[in-house]
Amino acid sequence: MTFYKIYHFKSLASTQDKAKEFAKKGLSNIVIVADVQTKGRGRFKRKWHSSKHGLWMSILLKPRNVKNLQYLTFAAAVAVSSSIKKITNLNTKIKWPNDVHHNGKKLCGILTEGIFPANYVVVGIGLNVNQENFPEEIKNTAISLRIIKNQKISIKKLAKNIVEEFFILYNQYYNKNKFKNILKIWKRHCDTINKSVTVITKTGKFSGKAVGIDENCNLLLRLKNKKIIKIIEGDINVRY
Ligand code: BTX
Repeated sequence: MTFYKIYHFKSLASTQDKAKEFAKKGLSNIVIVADVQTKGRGRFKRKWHSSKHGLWMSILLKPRNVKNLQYLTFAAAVAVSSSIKKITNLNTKIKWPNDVHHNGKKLCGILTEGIFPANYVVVGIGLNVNQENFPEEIKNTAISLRIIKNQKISIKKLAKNIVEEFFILYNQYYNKNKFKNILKIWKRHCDTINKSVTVITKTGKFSGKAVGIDENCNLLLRLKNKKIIKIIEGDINVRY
């Protein structure tokens, strides 16, 4: 069991930034939750819509090693997907690298940031829980648990369960360098492998078949010419 402390705020610019303030004080194993974020962000500085009724939280850690941060994103996605199952009985899937989705619609995004050279990590989790509608820009791609289940879900219960499951993976595997165990569990929840996908990266767009994940959590994509390329970061489109 890890001793962790949860701090709850009504409104923050971003729980990631608040977590970083705690890191400056030398604290770790801190969970920051906000009801609303005014400047929630995703990867590549994209906007993360964080109005009321979602779960917006960041977990501040000081891990033994910070070289394998991507596995913390994977552990968080697993914790989210299995907590959703436990609390709502809903099956969700993980899309590489950081989405939890339901029939292709985004329920949750994860943003993992390192703080160097102090070697802290902030794992940010944004989960759509009780929203009944979404802004125009994401209304066709986002979904909430409430819309799917047609009922209100306890954000508090979800948060507690996610944090507990995350810390189990963190202590039992991540901090013991047992990354293969995380990958194995992650693969059970992931539905990207063996699918035909289009990947959009900073260097271009690639289409092919997702054939695996390497030891650094990169996606292995087999192109039409049979060549296998490694995708380090990007967004993938999959047809569901
Ligand atoms: P991402 O870069 O994978 O996804 C960002 C994209 O997702 C946006 O460009 C937009 O298209 C779409 N999007 C934005 N808001 C939502 C939403 N509420 N639901 C579904 N789709 C949306 C994902 O980045 C990482 C998100 C992490 C968010 C958490 S919340 C707590 C913490 N604080 C913070 O500022 N960020 C993290």
